[in-house]
Amino acid sequence: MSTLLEAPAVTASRGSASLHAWVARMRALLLPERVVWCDGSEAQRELLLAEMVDSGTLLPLSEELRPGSFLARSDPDDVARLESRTFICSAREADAGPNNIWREPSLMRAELDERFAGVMRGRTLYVLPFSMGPVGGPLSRVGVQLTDSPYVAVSTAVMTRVSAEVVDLIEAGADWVPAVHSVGMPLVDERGRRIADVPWPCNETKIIAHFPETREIWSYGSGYGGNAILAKKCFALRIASAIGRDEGWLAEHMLLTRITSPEGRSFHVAAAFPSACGKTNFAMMQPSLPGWRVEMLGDDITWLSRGPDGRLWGMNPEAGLFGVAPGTGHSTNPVAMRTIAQRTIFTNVALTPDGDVWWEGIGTPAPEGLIDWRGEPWDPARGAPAAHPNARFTVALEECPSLAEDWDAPRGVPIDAIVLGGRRSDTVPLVTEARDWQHGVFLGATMSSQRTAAAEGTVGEVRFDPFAMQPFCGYDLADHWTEWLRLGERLGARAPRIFRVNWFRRDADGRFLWPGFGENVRVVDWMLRRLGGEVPASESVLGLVPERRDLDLEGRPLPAEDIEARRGVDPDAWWRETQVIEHHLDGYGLRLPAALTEELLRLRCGLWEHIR
Ligand code: SAT
Ligand code: MN
Repeated sequence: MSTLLEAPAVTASRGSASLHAWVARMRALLLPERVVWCDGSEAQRELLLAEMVDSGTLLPLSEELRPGSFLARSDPDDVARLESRTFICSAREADAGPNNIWREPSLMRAELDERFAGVMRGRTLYVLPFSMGPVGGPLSRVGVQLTDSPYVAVSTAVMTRVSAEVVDLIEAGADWVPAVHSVGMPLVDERGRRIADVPWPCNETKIIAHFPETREIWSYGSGYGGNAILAKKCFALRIASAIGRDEGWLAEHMLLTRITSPEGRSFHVAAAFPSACGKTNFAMMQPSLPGWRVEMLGDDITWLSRGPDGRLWGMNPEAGLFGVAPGTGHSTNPVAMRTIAQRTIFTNVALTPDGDVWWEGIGTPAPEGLIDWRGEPWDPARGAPAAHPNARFTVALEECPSLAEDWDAPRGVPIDAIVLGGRRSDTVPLVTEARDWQHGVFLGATMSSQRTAAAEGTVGEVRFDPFAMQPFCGYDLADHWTEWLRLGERLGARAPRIFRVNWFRRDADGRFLWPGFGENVRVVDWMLRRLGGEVPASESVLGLVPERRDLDLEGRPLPAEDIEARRGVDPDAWWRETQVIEHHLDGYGLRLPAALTEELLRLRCGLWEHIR
C-alpha cells in the first residue's frame, strides 16, 4: 500500500514548491478581485457565513430552534448532480469506459481555458487546502480547491479537513490534487462594468471535468453539491478510484458503520447504495431490536485497502455529511434529526414562519405559512413538494450523536461484511448472501436501482448502477470489477462476506414489503449470525437466503406471503433480468472479466433447473 508521500510518477512533476506557483498561475487566468487562503478555522467560518447572510446567499434560521444554522436556496436549475455534463478526460477513450462520457483531453483543456479566462472578475478566490482522511494519515490524500463560491468554501470546510497543515504537507513534498471551481458568473464584464450579484450565481452551461492521469479536476457553472464540492465525488471517488487502481486499493461509494450485538460482539459493515437510497439511514440506524448498537463511521464514501494484517480495512475520507433531507424524520432517522439540530447548512428545504426548516417526511404536518424551496408561499393544492426532493443538509460528522469515538482513526476499521443494495420495487429479494467472492462481485457488477432526484433523469426508471459507482468510477467499470476480483484473490480466506439487500420491494398494490429503517437490524442480525457460522442458509438460485425461522420477525407480525414474496424468486422475472444483465455486461466488451460471464451462465442454469 502506497502512502501519501509515495507520489505516483504522473503527478510527481507537480512537485512540492509548486502550490504557490500554481495559485499565482490560476490567479492570472481567473482574474479574481482578491484571494483568500482558507484555514478551516471557526473565525473564518463565522466571517464567511456573515458575508453570505449580507449578500442574501444564506438566510439565518431561528437561533432558538436551529442554532448556528442557515438556509440556502439554489437557482432552480442547479439542484442536483449533472451526469450528462460530467466528463472523464483520460488520454485514451477506452480507459473512461462505457460508464463515463469521455472528452479528448486537449479539446477539453481548450474549452476550459476559454471558459475560465477572467471568470472570477469581481469575485473572491478562495484557496482551500484540504485533506481526505486525517491530516498526515498513512492512507490520507490531500488536494487544493480553488473556488469563487463562499458557499462551496464553507461546505468544503465541513465536508473535509481544511487546514494550513495541508500546505505544510505539500511543501514537504506530498502529492496533491488541484481542483478548480467557478460558478461561471463574473461580476465585472469585458468593458469593466460591474454586474449585480445574485444569491445563487451559476451558469447555464455546466462542465465537471476530470483528468485521471494528471489527477486534476475542473468544474464550471454549478454551485451544487457533487458538482461543486470537488473533494467529494470528483476527488474522493472519481480521481481516487483512478489512483486506487494504480496502487491496488479501492475508492467506493459506501457507508461505513460499526454494529454491536446484544452479546457485545462488534462488526464493521461497508455498504454500497446509490445516491438517495438510504446510506445515511443505514449508517445512523436506531435498531428496533433491544440491545443492538450502531455507531456511525461514514455515510457516503469508503476507501478500502488490504491492511497489514491481511484483512480488508475501510476508512471514511470525509469529515461531514451532505445528506438528503426529504424522508429524514423523527421516526425514520431520529439520529440524523439530532445531528442536524444545530450548526447545519440546509439547501432547498422549506422554511417555516418561525424560522425553522420543514420537508416532506420530516414527521410533522406542514405548518401554515410555509415558504417553499424557491422562496414562494407554499400551496399544497398545487401538488408540488415544499422542499426540493434532492434538498440537502451539510453538517460536520462531529455533530452526530452516534458517531464512533475512533471515527478518524488513520487506518479506519477492519471490514467484516460488504453489503450491496439498490432500490428495486420488484424482482430482487430482501437479502441474499453471495456464495463466494466471485459471486459477490457479480452481484455488485449487476446492481441496478431506480433513479432518484440526486441527479438528472427520470425518477423511478431502473438503471444498472454497479457497486453504486456508475456515476463515480473514474475509469472503465469492467476494470473496476477486475480490481474487485483481484482484491478477493489477495484477501483469500480473510475476505469479508458479501451480501445483497433490497429494502424497497413492493407488492402489487405498491405497498413496501419491508418496513426498513430500524427494522433493517433484523437482516443485519441474520448476516452477523452467518458470519459467526451460527445459522445455516438455504441455497437458492440467486445465492444463499435465510431459513424463515432464522430471520427474527418477533414483534413484527407480517403476513406469511410478505415473507415469501420478499425471499421468493420469480423465475420468469429473473429470466428477463438475465437478459438485461447480459446486455449490460456485453456493453463492456472484451474488458469484461470472464468470471462474470461465468456467473451469469451459472444463474441461467440455476433458473433452468428451478423450473424443471
Ligand atoms: O453528488 S452529491 O454529493 O451531490 C450527492 C450524491 O449524489 O450522492
Ligand atoms: Mn453519494
